[in-house]
Amino acid sequence: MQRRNFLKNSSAAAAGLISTPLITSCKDQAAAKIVETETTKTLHPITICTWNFENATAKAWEVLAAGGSSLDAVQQGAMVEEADVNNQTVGVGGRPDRNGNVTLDACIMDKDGNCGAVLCMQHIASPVSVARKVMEDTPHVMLAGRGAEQFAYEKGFKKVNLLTEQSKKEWLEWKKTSEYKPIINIENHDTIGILAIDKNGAISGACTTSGMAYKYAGRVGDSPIIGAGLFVDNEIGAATATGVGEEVVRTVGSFLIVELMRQGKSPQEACEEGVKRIMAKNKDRTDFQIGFIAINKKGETGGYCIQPGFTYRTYSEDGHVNNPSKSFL
Ligand code: SD4
Repeated sequence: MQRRNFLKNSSAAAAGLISTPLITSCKDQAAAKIVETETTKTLHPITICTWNFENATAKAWEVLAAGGSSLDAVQQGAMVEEADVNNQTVGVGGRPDRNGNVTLDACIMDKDGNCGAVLCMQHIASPVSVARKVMEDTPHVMLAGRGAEQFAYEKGFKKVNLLTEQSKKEWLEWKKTSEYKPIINIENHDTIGILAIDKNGAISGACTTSGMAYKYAGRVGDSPIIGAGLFVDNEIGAATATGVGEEVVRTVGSFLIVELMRQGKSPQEACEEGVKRIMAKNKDRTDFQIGFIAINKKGETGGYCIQPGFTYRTYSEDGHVNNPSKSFL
């Protein structure tokens, strides 16, 4: 949406508030609060994503600014990273499993709690788009492996080679030793989780990844699991995760964060508590990274991680910012 329209909306809303009659009862006060909430909702579309994915958030913002839905915004933002061969943790160019196969995980969730996911799917460039088709065109939430791939072909997706020369070269190098240890914040940590609120106050989210590099064949992390890698509750807000998925699954991280916001925590406080729960279960471990981001109904955002180095990007009418996240360590 053009800034002009925001201003127009805001003056109309302000005019509405000014002309509100004198409040005489509790009922009136409650009604006035609703007007205020509605006003806030319609004025501040915003998108937020894990890491510094400037092109992804720019795309999502383009959709929101044109008056598009948050569902389209998160899908199209995520697709930017899926198509980027230089991002070796998402979509085309993702690092393979230990057998040399690139397997992708993704999910998407809308304001009504509708959701779709694909797990361990090969040969399809945009798993988030297939996840959306699962959500919209099937009675199911998740499709996995060959079934997901077959479904994608039926929906018109093309078969592509996801393994780039670069990722293949690194995998062959890894095979020489098979002593793989991820480098925190560099390898394994470019998963995009993206959340958005549109001009109608509708919240949506998406998450897409090729998962942990050189994983066991068939391994699935948190990213396509609703509640773990992503959760949206339009009454409260949304959260998404990046990092070592096994730990996020164990705490149902994104659902936990949304529930913490329901209990009154800010997005920042909720993300911090989410990471603390994980660290409480991993007292002796400091060798892994997890980052959470969250947004609430008012458009307030937050992020928190285990290791320094995680950032998250926000994009709204106020501009786009790469925010350094506070960390547990
Ligand atoms: C996974 N959470 O498969 C993903 C990996 C990740 O940034 O987030 N990388 O466990």
